[in-house]
Amino acid sequence: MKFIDEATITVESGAGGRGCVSFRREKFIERGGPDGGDGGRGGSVIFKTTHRKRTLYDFRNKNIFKAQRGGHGQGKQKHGKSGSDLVVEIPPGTIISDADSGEILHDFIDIGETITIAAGGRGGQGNKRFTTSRNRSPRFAQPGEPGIKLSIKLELKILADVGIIGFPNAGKSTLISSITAARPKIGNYPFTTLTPNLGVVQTGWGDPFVLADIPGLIEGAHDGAGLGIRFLKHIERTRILLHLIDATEIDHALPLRNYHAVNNELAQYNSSLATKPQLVVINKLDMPDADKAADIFCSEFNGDDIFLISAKTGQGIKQLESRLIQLLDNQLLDNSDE
Ligand SMILES: Nc1nc2c(ncn2[C@@H]2O[C@H](COP(=O)(O)OP(=O)(O)OP(=O)(O)O)[C@@H](O)[C@H]2O)c(=O)[nH]1
Ligand SMILES: [Mg+2]
Repeated sequence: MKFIDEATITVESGAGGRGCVSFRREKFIERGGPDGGDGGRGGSVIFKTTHRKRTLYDFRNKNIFKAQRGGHGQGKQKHGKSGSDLVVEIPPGTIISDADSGEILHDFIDIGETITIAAGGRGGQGNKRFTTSRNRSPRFAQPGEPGIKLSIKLELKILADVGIIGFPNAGKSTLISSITAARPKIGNYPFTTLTPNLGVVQTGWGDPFVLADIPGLIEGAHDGAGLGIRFLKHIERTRILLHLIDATEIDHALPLRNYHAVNNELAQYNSSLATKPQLVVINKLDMPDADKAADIFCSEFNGDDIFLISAKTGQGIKQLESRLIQLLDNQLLDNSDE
């Protein structure tokens, strides 16, 4: 299944029902008092997050969502029925914006969040309500308020805990396929990954966490070079970035320059990404001379928290997993009083 993360749809709330003009009919009284009932409220289009939805896939085939209109008022003070609301389920992490103005209408974070995006029209008042001492027989009633028709854009930001970033070909997809059940395409050429992949890491000792592998970044990505930076939105809400580095460049100093280039692209995109906790992971340590590039990193960072792995052979992976879990657990503690 292709990962669909954006959809534009039309929502339409129901119009309110018309108020009624009616007069009581009684024996021997030609025209009794006004008794026109009010129109019913139109149904609203409501969005609600549920854990049952993980993608915006459903919106690919259906793109008009309409709530019911309100019933018209009737004589004998009968009010029109309210139109039923339409509740549309979406995954948490979805942002809804006005497709025309771009204005964000709501950013859904938690499961169960319920927001009215298009409110139903009010029902019109029946003529009974317009009776005054000066006009005891109003011959008019209010029309119902029209519904709202809105074109909206849905965008899903994946809520992964850890996002893997790095140059193309660094081994990001190899890493996610070695520690999760995800099976993305792996290839010995840049830009193998064209859309983000998600996987769940289940270690024996900690809570599982979600890992996201996104297409590779290169220098100038913020200007559209390579696949650009549009996929970075998928990792904006991750708690940790795993910066993966290919250590097999012939120029042993190139990996460090690539590392700075990627960080520079993050900063150009959004400063909050640039300040997110980052774990530096040097990959392909099974290859000859890879340790030379690794040494350059270790001296640059004084050996701090640099992980040396081989996504292919599994070397160093267990230590990396436990460090990630430790960092995630510590962050939970830090944020527990928020
Ligand atoms: N020797 C060795 N090769 C590896 C290792 N990890 C990945 N590779 C190889 O590096 C190449 C690129 O791997 P991918 O996992 O597709 O790289 P990626 O970072 O996802 O690349 P893009 O999707 O293009 O950004 C493939 O040929 C992998 O087999 C490793 O630890 N050791
Ligand atoms: Mg890839």
